[in-house]
Amino acid sequence: MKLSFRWYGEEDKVTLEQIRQIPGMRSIVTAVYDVPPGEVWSRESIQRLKSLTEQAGLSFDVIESVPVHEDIKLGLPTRERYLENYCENIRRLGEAGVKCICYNFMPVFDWTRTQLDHPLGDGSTSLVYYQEQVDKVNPLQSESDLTLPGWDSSYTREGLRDVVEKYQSITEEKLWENLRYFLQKVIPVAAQYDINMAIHQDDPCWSIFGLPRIVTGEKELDKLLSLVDDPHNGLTLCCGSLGCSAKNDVPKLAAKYAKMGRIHFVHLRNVQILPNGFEERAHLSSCGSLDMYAIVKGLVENGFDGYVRPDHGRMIWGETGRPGYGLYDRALGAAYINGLFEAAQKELAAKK
Ligand SMILES: [Mn+2]
Repeated sequence: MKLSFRWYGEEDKVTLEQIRQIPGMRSIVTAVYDVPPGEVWSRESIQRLKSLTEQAGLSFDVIESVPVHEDIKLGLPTRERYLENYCENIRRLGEAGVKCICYNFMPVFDWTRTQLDHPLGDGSTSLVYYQEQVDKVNPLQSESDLTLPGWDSSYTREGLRDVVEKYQSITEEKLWENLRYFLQKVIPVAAQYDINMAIHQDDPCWSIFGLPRIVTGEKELDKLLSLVDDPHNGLTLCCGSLGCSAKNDVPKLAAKYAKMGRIHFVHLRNVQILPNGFEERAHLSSCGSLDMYAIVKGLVENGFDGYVRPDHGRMIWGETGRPGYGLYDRALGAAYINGLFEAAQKELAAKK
């Protein structure tokens, strides 16, 4: 396991010097944020991230994310230019030593929550999703004043309505075709640079606002991996995204896809499933619905040696900053992850 930590670049309140002091920390997970989605990343910006990371004694080998332009997901003729840009980004990142690229194929909305600072019983705050609040929002009605936290603020309300409207003719089947087209273009380039492409599951793992969402569970992950049957076409197993639905047996999926050698990156975090949605919780198994030790055992026993990072943390100890991405609770998560891996590795060694 290679322990990693997400860092939002020089704008991030959490510093590389702080991250480096987390025991066992190895790699930084970051991205170039100075160009719009779909454009080519400058070699200077990539190099700057690499040298800052390495000067702090950490490795620059995981990117999250290289965003997929909506025209690729929509299958528009203009996708060819964006696909070429995507391949060029893979080449440039490969030249800079990157080994793993996380991305997602969610239409319009990335992760969706209804509140980013929901108070939990212990006085900490976390991100939550309550279905009745989502149901009140209709992005096709520009007069609706409701927006959800975490929405891409680069869209105007009209822009958002337009892009959501474009998806009205995109069925799940069509989205699959567009994903296949994307993979057939990018995986050969990734393979040439020995970069593992690692798709993140849809978060949450169900359709929202009538938009198609296809990277949601076991059947879909099987299909995805078979679209281009190359180990460079793999997964970011996001325990919280899969685990917010009781239909997904996350320990089983961790074991299954680790055994196939298709998990390249793991986001470890816990969620509490509720009748009307879910709440993000501390990483510890007893704080939520997921058996974190069973997930890690499934990885370790099946030879997983990819990247792992603590995922969203709560805000604790009065910290303020980017919701889900403070230092303290993610550092506690990292320490817990270290403990789980040490235990699972020793248990496995004792069996042999
Ligand atoms: Mn995730």
